[in-house]
Amino acid sequence: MIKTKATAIANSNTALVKYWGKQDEQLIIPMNNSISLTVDSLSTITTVDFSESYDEDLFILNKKIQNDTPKKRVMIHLDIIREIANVKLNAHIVSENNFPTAAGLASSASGFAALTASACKALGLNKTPKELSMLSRRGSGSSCRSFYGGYVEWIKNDDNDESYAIQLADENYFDIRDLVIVFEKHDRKYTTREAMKISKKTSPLYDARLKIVEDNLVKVRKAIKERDFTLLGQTAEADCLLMHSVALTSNPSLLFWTAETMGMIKFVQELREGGLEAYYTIDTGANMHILTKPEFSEEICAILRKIPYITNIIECKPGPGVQIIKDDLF
Ligand code: 2P0
Repeated sequence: MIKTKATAIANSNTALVKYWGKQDEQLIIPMNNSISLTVDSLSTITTVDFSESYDEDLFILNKKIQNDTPKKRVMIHLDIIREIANVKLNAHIVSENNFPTAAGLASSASGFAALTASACKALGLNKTPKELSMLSRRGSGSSCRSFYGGYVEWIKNDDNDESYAIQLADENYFDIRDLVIVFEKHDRKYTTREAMKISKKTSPLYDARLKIVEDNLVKVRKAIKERDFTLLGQTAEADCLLMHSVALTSNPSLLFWTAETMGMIKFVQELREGGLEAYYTIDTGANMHILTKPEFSEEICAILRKIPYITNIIECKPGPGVQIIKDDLF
């Protein structure tokens, strides 16, 4: 019998120059290139098994059967892969995140990367990382960057067959730390997908941001190449503020921060003033990433552990891209 089961592990990535809006909503082609760091401590393992014996698709995430939107998004993506492989078999998908479920940490990047890699492998589709990256993009844009380790750029381009990620430098080239700071979970009013769409349509700063992003891309590429942490951190922080300025000036205004986030912005500024070089970046939630040099990480973590409103600190290093592994989850 043909083996139609495979398992992949994928790491999440932290955007240093953000993706914020699509030129094609269906194919998920972005408005601008983005650059991210693949991290080693936020990962998803996914096993996919296709079989004639399954009466329907099943998706279990963190030991819970998923229905409605989470299942629908996964199945739409799986249908694209089934069509490419020309199979009609139902699938059982079991997925586990290694980070706390209720932490409000984005899992779509690692989730769709692991799903794409495992499903393609299970169906015998021999795809290159570039092809996998393009395919995964259609499930969730940011997932295309998780196929490579280290520093990665998603090249926007205009065609479905030309929008994919490339590696700028591997995980061993430039060692930094990404301290993921988790606050108590707050419900978001809009999904990231909805929020980007609203921003593109309504923010008066949207077009201005696209021009400034081009400069940020140049600076971050240079910072990576020259292992210039100051330039990397300053640009990532500025790019984060640029994205959030666009979000805040959208209609309705999109505010992802909480009082805790604001407190931490001040805290990172004070760290810098005190000689511990650190910068922050924030995505579509209250949680924060603190970027710092390896030599400052322990001291910063020790201070962070004393802050009562922080529920979790996850210290990440640059990590590898997607890998197929032998240990299936079922
Ligand atoms: C990023 N984000 O570059 C930006 C910054 C969030 C803020 O990519 O609609 O879940 O599935 O393509 O990939 C998160 O967006 O959105 C994201 P879709 P995705 O990391």
